[in-house]
Amino acid sequence: MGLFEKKTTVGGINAFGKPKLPPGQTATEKFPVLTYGETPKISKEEWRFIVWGLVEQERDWTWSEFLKLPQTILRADFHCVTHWSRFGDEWGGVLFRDLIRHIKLKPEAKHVIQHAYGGYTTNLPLQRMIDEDVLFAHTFNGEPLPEEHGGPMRVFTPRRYAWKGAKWIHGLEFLANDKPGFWEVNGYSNTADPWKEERFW
Ligand SMILES: Nc1nc2c(c(=O)[nH]1)N[C@H]1C(S)=C(S)[C@@H](COP(=O)(O)O)O[C@H]1N2
Ligand SMILES: [Mo]
Repeated sequence: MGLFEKKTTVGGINAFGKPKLPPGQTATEKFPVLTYGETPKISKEEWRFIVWGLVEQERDWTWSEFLKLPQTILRADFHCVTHWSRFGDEWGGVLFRDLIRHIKLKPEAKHVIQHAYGGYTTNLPLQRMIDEDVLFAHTFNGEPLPEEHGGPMRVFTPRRYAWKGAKWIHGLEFLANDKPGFWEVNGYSNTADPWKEERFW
């Protein structure tokens, strides 16, 4: 019976019409921690979210200001390039497409770099950030996001491998041209589509 339950979890189609289990992935009920370097310790009081680059006005949000933005709960799956996937967690936070209404972009802005506390970066095209349910997550299954998983706030990219979401997110930089982030410079795919197995360059 346990086996049957496991199979039903990973069979079928996900919320956006793709096979629930992408090729080359294995389901796990664990939630491994994958961090390059130290875990930065950021309190909610000191946390700031800043935007810069091709914006009409640079600005920042405090924790309580950010939580006044529209909040969404996304039930979605998490795919790591190291071949494990986690299913059906409830991620709470602010969708990029809701956040972006509060940022006045210059028309040339076409690419986004996520900057994390500690220096990690990753990049996605602006339109992908808008279209793909990219979430600034502070809640995981109803609890505050654990520090080792990026608390107090991380980015979660349900339609890309998980390195496309920066833990301990600190801000966004808007650019006209693409600029590879930390893992993209170090050999990971620039596009990171799990259903095309875009793992490495
Ligand atoms: N700031 C930061 N964000 C990061 C990373 C990191 O090392 N630092 N690792 C990335 C990678 S490679 C993965 S697979 C996921 C892992 O998230 P987890 O530790 O919550 O499983 O976070 C991504 N975001
Ligand atoms: Mo990863």
